[in-house]
Amino acid sequence: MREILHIQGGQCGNQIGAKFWEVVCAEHGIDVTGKYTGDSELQLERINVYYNEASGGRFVPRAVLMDLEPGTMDSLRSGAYGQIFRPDNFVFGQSGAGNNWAKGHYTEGAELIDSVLDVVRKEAENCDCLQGFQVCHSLGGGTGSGMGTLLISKIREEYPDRMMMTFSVFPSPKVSDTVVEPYNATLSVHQLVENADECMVLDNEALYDICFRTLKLTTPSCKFSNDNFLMASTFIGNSTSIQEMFRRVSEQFTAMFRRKAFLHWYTGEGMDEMEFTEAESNMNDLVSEYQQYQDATADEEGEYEEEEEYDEA
Ligand SMILES: Nc1nc2c(ncn2[C@@H]2O[C@H](COP(=O)(O)OP(=O)(O)OP(=O)(O)O)[C@@H](O)[C@H]2O)c(=O)[nH]1
Ligand SMILES: [Mg+2]
Repeated sequence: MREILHIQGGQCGNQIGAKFWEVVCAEHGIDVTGKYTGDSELQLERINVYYNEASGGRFVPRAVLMDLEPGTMDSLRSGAYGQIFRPDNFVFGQSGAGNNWAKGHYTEGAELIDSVLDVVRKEAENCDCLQGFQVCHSLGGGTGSGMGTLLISKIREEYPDRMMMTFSVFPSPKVSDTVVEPYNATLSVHQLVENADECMVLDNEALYDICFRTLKLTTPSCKFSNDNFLMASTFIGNSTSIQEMFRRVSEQFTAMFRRKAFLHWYTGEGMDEMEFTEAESNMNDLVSEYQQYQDATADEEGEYEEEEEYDEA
């Protein structure tokens, strides 16, 4: 079997992750206790990709859940599918990262990371032939973002030949009023470019616009889990238009970084200003790379047409 190991971190990651498992359980006919109650052979055919089989024929999600504060996971545990997860796979701290990427990546998160890696290792060792990992997280906060990318880099170190895929939620000032989110997101993109094979980008700004314009919800809020349900279908594909989103975040980053606004939050955790400069130019490179592809397409189409004409002749 080609197993996938799912990891969810931080508030956003745990909320969209919880929704993910509700949907996967429904598709596979798994009830809230992990028992199969479906009606089609097909539902069980590749069940091992996402589930471990426990005693008594119960199916347990191959999921690791982490956060630097207990709140989100407490509410997840008391929710509908809360009992289906393996209790040992909840790893959490008490402090929180307070929207500070440096706390998630270098201080608070670094303290908890080994406990998370222990669980990851245990799950990985139980696999017959692990395909890879999928990580759900937001890039705007401190935990999913900073600690999430720390975990991704540790996993890459330990499992360099396995796939790493992420579901990453990009911040928007329309949805959240935490000003440092562009910092956290840019520092994360810097990491994801290095250590992830594939990123499914979920843009909270696009999500907000859909809720506001199309669904006529006047106050879209992350607390409404239906919004999250929707997210499954609202990610932007990997086309050159995605650069608009990177450009937006990058402009917000630069506007603050120029004035060194709030930088002491990060340097106070031991970060160097240099890492900000590097992340900024990394993001700019990403935008220009997409721009290059956009400019190049037109030329290539032209060449293709010429070739065709030549063939016909
Ligand atoms: N789409 C969506 N976005 C969310 C949700 N919860 C939080 N966010 C976004 O995630 C960002 C904040 O990150 P969180 O996930 O709350 O932070 P965290 O990872 O728990 O980190 P700290 O709380 O700072 O330790 C903001 O951009 C929010 O708009 C959610 O359920 N759905
Ligand atoms: Mg949090």
